[in-house]
Amino acid sequence: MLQALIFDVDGTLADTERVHREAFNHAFAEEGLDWHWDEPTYIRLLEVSGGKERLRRWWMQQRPDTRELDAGAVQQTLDRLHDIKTAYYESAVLDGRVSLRPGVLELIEQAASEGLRLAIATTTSPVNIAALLRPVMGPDWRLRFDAIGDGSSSPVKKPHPQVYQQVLGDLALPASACVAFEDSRNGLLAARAAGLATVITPTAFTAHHRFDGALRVLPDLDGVTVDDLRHWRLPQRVAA
Ligand code: XBP
Ligand code: MG
Repeated sequence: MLQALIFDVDGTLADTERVHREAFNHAFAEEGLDWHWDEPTYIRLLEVSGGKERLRRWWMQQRPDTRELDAGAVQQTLDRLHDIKTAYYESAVLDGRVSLRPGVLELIEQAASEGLRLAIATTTSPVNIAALLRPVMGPDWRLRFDAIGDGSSSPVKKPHPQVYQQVLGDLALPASACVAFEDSRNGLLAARAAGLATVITPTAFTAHHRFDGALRVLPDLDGVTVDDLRHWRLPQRVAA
């Protein structure tokens, strides 16, 4: 029986990566770096989950001769860049630059009214979740979710299933009682590795990804109901 819905954040609850990209470029400018991530570059870099991990991948591409002994200084620079980026991103979201995708809030409300439990499983930073959900769900938004796994609580990022395994543990539910919602191949791989049926709603940043193994691939969640999810999860009768 379906008991819980588990939502990814970036790309799933909201189409956020345009503002994340802007925030990274702001941080580079603040630090006097002549780096700029255009959209094609960022789409490629999104294959790395986690903003800090993405920065590290970029750094090693730009400065492959970085010596092991400089690793501490490099990490300090990357951490500072990510702090600047996160502050800019949070303020942009609080300024209303990002809104929930179609159908998300309606599905969350309907699931809650039918007694289903709700959870979040994301690689983004916790402050980014609050910035997105507080304005639309109120100051008690966190009370709506029985479990929240994020980039801080699950340091091993998607496509590793750690964040989904942590959330399933916190819910004390088997994967078979839940449905996950994702936007990217990394997210699908992580959810599937945790045994979760997964509905995909790609964005322009992930539309080119392969989603084999998804329960459904939809343009968005507009009009999707809890009964749809129950029906989609039923074993498909093989045509006679
Ligand atoms: C998507 C990510 C995040 C964001 C940037 O997370 O990979 O890293 O791109 O946010 P999700 P941070 O799992 O929600 O799709 O800079 O805070 O990591
Ligand atoms: Mg995502």
